[in-house]
Amino acid sequence: MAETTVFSACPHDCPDTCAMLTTVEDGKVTNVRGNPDHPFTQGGLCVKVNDYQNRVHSEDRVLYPLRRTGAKGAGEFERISWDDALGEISSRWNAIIDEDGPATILPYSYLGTEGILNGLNVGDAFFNKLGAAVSERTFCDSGAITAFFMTCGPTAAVDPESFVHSRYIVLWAINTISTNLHHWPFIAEAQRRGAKVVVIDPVATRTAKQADWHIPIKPGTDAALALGMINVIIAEDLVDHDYVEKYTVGYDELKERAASFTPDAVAEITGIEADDIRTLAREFATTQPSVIRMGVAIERNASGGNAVRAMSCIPALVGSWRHCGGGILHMPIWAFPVNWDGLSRGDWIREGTPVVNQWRLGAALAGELEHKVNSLFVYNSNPVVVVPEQDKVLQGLAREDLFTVVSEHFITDTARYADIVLPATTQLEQFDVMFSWGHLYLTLNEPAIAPLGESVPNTEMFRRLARAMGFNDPYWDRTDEEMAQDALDWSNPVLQGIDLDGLRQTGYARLKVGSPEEFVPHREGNFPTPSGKVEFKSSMAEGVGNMVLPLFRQGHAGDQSGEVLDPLPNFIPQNESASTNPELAARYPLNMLSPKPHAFLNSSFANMPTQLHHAGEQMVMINPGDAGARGIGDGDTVRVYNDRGTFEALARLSEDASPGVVVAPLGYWAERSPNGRTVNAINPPAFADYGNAPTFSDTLVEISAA
Ligand SMILES: Nc1nc2c(c(=O)[nH]1)N[C@H]1C(S)=C(S)[C@@H](COP(=O)(O)OP(=O)(O)OC[C@H]3O[C@@H](n4cnc5c(=O)[nH]c(N)nc54)[C@H](O)[C@@H]3O)O[C@H]1N2
Ligand SMILES: Nc1nc2c(c(=O)[nH]1)N[C@H]1C(S)=C(S)[C@@H](COP(=O)(O)OP(=O)(O)OC[C@H]3O[C@@H](n4cnc5c(=O)[nH]c(N)nc54)[C@H](O)[C@@H]3O)O[C@H]1N2
Ligand SMILES: [Mo]
Repeated sequence: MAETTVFSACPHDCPDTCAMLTTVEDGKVTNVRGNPDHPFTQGGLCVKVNDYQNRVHSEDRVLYPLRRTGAKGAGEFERISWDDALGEISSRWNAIIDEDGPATILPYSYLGTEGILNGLNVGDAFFNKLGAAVSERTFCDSGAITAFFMTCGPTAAVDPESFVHSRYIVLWAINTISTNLHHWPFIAEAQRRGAKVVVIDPVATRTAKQADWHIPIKPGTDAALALGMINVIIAEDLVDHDYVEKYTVGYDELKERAASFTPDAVAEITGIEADDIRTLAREFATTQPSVIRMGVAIERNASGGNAVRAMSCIPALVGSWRHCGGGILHMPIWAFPVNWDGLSRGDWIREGTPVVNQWRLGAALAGELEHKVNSLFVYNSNPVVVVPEQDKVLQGLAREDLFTVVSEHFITDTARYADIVLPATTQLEQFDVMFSWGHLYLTLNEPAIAPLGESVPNTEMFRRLARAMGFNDPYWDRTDEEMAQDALDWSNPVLQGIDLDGLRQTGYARLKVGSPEEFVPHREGNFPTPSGKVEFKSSMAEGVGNMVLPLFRQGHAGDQSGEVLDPLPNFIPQNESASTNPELAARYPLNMLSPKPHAFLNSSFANMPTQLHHAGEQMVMINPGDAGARGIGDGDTVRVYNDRGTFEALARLSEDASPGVVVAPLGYWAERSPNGRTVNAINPPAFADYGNAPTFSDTLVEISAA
């Protein structure tokens, strides 16, 4: 049979959303490659997705519905029919609903696929109709989003492609070469043209090694550094007074707030030399266009939201927004006119429905929350690996009385505990349309091959579940294409001239926001905040207060704490630190970071031979001084522990880790790990300052030879 090529889109939860070309022969995917025409993908994929066909056609794929036959966690299943699976789910759920009500059913999902149809919100309407508990999904960037909205509003802000024009680039808490690889060529081009690239990270990452200046910072102290920069900019009068006057509010208050953050005081907090703080502030102010690219990692500590607020003030203070290639880049996703309300149907949520935050899964399953959980339905997520309090999560999943359903590609650590496993298609077997949180292109994903076995897209799974539960709303009669028509506001000016037929010809389309050179939305203010200006003093902080966007809460808009926040950014010390908890810090003196793995995508791919080979065994990076003090040598097996749990890993001695900082990348599967535990065994469920974000960088541990 002839070879065909299909337009695909990388489905992964990554800012790059690559446009792919998929080659198919005899119903089998033989190759995937990056679309060379796409300005951001530029023909290359990454170590994770280069051999995506091997994931799609893996022998380990779940291709049929399965029912558990062994003990929970044993991973023993038998094949059953879809009718039997749906019958069992609906009868178990109906019994639970009769006994304890539908809100004891907890949906659990995130971004296994990021497609607008099959991703974040695909199950919301179903679970809202069912009356299930609302799952609050603050997995990623929720705190930074709240903070950024408080200061600049929901703006795409800066085109990542415009970085070629930047002259001063600060990569702040982001490991671009691992986690946003396709942005790197734009940064490297700017660097070739003479721009200075600065990386602020406690670790000398791949990205830091390519930078002109790496500034190692103590974890969780970024808010202090940003306030210190503001202090210097104001003290040395490097302020763009015209921009500040016209397009900001709260300058005097910010000046007052920053007054105590002198370079000497900030040096003490951050571990960065006072002169370096001065230099960074001066250079950022005077080398225009200057730009900050913040990573998601910025939010993961007690002061994370405050750090984002303080950082977001700086470009306005010095007038970076006037220039193409200047400002602060958070997430361009706000440029996409997604119909979030229509996707989630928050209007179907019944009054008084409990909201369960997903970081609290361990507590929820242990019965520590107010709301009982009788059933868990997991799709697009692998909570055993990605959620803190791993011991508690595993104990909860082992509960005999818990009815667990998992929709998956593979028998993950979570799926091993399922009573019923449902087979999911991969991206190459389904239709979807993709937004991006890292560029300004809408991407089409056409199915390249028919679904393997009896796997179905998430959209179809929820249609089947809706039917099984007797829902007859026409919402579930729509085809995937009809859903795509409803999912975006196609009449929005940014989609002018873009439609599905056109996308079928090209695979992707740039939003109609002008070229990267024309897209300078804040040259003259125009910020989507209540005042229309950058709010150094935030009206939202005192108004709506702390909040989580409804799109992370199945469309649930109300029922938030609304806690009034400090109107100005501040620095809050780590929850777990010598200054806040000396007793804890004496027992657990090392600050653990669990950043993104280079060769896995969260826990996805951590079962694939190529990527496992690339990543090597689960490791923990430790500074040679810290290792020596504990008698630990390179390659030794060590125990990493605190009061929450223990995991084992190979010690990697490296000056790349600052003294006092240890690093264990996320992603390894528990089942394949030495003591059946991974880094989330030691992480806390505590929230950061805003948006119920996690506190993975705010975690103390001790390490000893195993
Ligand atoms: N290869 C790969 N790419 C990915 C992913 C993946 O799993 N693998 N995941 C995707 C997802 S879901 C996301 S959210 C993004 C995240 O992408 P990033 O934001 O880059 O996330 P991380 O790798 O967790 O952290 C980036 C860097 O922040 C540093 N860091 C940690 N704590 C602090 C701190 O307190 N202050 C400062 N200044 N730095 C700190 C870490 O050392 C790390 O080098 O990546 C996406 N891309
Ligand atoms: N310690 C620590 N923990 C973290 C983080 C960290 O940096 N450190 N990062 C956090 C962040 S930023 C994020 S975004 C989360 C990520 O957490 P998750 O979104 O849970 O990410 P994955 O581990 O990749 O799990 C996704 C699962 O969905 C499955 N899947 C993929 N496509 C489909 C599909 O179409 N249908 C169905 N039904 N399933 C599918 C995949 O096989 C995979 O098992 O982790 C968070 N947890
Ligand atoms: Mo994420």
